Amino acid sequence: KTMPKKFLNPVEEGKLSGDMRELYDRILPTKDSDERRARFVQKLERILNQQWPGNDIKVHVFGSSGNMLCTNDSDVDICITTPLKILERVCLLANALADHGMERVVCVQHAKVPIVKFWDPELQLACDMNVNNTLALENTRMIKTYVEIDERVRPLAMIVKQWTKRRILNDAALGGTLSSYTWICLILNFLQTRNPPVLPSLHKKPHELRAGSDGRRAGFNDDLERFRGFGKPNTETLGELLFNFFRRYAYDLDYEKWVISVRDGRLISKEGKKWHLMQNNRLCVEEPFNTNRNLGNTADDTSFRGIHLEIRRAFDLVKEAKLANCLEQYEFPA
Ligand code: 3AT
Ligand code: MG
Repeated sequence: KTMPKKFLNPVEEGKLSGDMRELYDRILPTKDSDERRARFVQKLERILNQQWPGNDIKVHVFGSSGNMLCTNDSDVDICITTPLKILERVCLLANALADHGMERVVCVQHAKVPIVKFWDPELQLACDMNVNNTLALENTRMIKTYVEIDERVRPLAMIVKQWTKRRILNDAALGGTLSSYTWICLILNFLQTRNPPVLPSLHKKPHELRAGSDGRRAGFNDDLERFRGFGKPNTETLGELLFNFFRRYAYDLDYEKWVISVRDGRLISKEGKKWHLMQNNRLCVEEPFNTNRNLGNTADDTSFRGIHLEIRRAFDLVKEAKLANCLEQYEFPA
């Protein structure tokens, strides 16, 4: 079997990086989209505090609207915090939102994290809302910090996310794929393990340990000013990074052996973690805030094989600097 291509030539590199810049400029959210998202938060805070006055209801954005990786058509992930426990029965919330003009309101009561899904026809935004699930606020802040450390992270991550959407590799509803959060962990760990690294491990740097909501200690170093420019010694271009991202996950990484750990900023041994005995462990991605959880377990053997083939397809096109082909919409066979 032939070795996969190791380098882009300068012409390919220039074309790929240029095409990536162009795509990035196209998918960056517009000012209007940013403003609608900000107004949406204020509007929800007003509605909810009007409905249940005196309960100190706060509205927080998390997910892609909070981590700088959203596009114009991303939905808004919202976490409301309040001491008013009855709101954790999200169907009450759903009724209030419907009364205030929200449409397509659905309450998903019996999920791990109960949520209300709805559409705001005025601001043209879709929303998933939970109550008091603050862990996601922490991991959103972690991602945002990583994004801000090096200016290559945002374009690279937004383009890889775009690819996962076009190829239907991050559709939670379809099952057997990976969430955006899992894909982001794959990107962050790739950047942490370049030589020299583009990103540090924020969990490993000395930091204030704060008690998590479940009493366990959780935390990472969020001192952005200390890390901004950390990746300067690495001079790879966007094109080279995309090429090497796909190369790593297409051919270089031995999935049998390794667990991807953003928390440690390296690969750790599957056997050492005893994850070689787990179910759905073809792809092992440690949840940075809870190292017992494998984010990759949403993919069983068959879906992992499908995802891996898609990554190889992406590499084979990116290595020829064919970004547009790489991002072609997947069409289900008739
Ligand atoms: P999209 O732009 O919506 O695709 P996103 O960054 O909003 O990307 P998701 O919609 O997958 O990502 O998830 C929303 C947030 O929920 C992201 C993360 O803060 C949290 N989250 C998602 N999956 C997990 C998980 N398995 N464990 C912990 N937090 C998670
Ligand atoms: Mg989202």
